[in-house]
Amino acid sequence: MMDSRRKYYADSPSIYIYIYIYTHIYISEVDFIVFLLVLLPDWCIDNSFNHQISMSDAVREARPVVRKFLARQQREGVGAVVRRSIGRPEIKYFDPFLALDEFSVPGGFPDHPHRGGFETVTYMLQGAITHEDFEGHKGTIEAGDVQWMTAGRGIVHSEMPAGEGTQKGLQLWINLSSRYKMIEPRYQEMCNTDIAEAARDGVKVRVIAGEAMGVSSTVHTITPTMYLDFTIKPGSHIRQAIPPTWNAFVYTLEGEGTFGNSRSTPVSPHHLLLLGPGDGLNAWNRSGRAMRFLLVGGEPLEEAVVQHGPFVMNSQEEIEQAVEDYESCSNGFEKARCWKSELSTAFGY
Ligand code: FJE
Ligand code: FE
Repeated sequence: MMDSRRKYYADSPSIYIYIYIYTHIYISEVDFIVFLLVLLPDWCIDNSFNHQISMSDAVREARPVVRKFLARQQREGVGAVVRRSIGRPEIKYFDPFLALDEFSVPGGFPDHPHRGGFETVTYMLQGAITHEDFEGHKGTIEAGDVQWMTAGRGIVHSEMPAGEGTQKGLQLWINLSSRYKMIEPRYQEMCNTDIAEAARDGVKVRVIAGEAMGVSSTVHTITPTMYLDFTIKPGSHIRQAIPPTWNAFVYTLEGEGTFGNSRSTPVSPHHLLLLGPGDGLNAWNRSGRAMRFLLVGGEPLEEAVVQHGPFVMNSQEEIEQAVEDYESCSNGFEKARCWKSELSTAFGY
C-alpha cells in the first residue's frame, strides 16, 4: 500500500526553503512567530494533521450554504438510474470532486475503463453490487460497506447488481494531483462493521474518511478528504469542524435538515449544498423525524482538468494518450486485451 504521507514530505521542497529562511532570520521572539506562521500551512498538507484540525468541535466561523441543487434522475450505464449532483453541466467540477452519483439499480455498469488517477468511492445504502476487474479482483459491496478504488493508470471493470430488487448507493469521484495520476491501481475495502462510528447527544456519525466526534477512519486518502455520514435525531444539532482551505459540500439523504444558518429553509433529500468559506458546519434537525446527510470535504488541487468520460487527466494530449492506450491495450491496459468480465457475460452483455 502506498503511503502518500511520506511521499508528500519527500516531494515537498518547501521544508528546505523554511530551513533557509530560518537560518537567515535572527532568532528573536517575533522572528520565531514568523517562522511558525510560514511552517504551519505546509503541515496542513499532511492528512493526519488535517484530521487533527477537524477533531475540535469549535466552529468559529460557520460555513454558509452558497449554492443548492436538486439532483434529478438520469439514465446511466445500462438500465441504471443516477441522481448526479457534481458532474452535471451546472457544476462540472467542485475541486477536487469530479462526480457524485446517488445510484439506483436494477441494471448496472458493465465493462468500462477508468484512467486518470482519480478515486471512486462506492458507499452502499441498500442491497449490494458485485464488481470484477481485469486483474481478477472481484467482490460484493453490501449495505453499509465502502469500496475506495484508486483507478490510477488504468482499471477496466464491471459493477453490477448482486441481488433482486433495487440496490442503492453513492459513488463519489475524487481527483488526484498530476503527481499521482499514473500510480498503480489499488483498492481499500471496508465492510459495514469496519467503519468507525460515534454517537452523542442525538447525533450518530459514520466516518468513511477523516475524523469526527473523536473517531477516525483507517482509509488512506491521497487527496486529503473527509467523508462523514451523519444521522441526527429530531431536536438535535451538530457542529463539525472543516479545514478552512478545503472545499466542502453536504448531500442530503433522508428527512429534513437545516444547514449553515438556523433560520434557513429546511432541505429535503437528494440535494447538493455547496458550502462557502468558514471553518465548520452547523446543522440542525428541527423536524419530527430523523435526518441523514453526507458531509464531504477535500483539499482543492488547483490544476487543469480535462475529462473525457471515465478518463480524467490534466491536458488534451494526455486524454488522447489515454484513449490510444485503452484502444491498443498498452501502458496499464495490457490486461484489457480480449478481457470480458464473467459478470457482464452472466448478464448477457
Ligand atoms: C458510467 C463512465 C463510468 N456512476 N455510479 C461512464 F465509469 C460510469 C459508471 C458509473 C457508476 C458506477 C456505479 Cl457502481 C455507481 C456510477 C457512473 O460506471 F455510468 C458512465 N456513463
Ligand atoms: Fe466504474
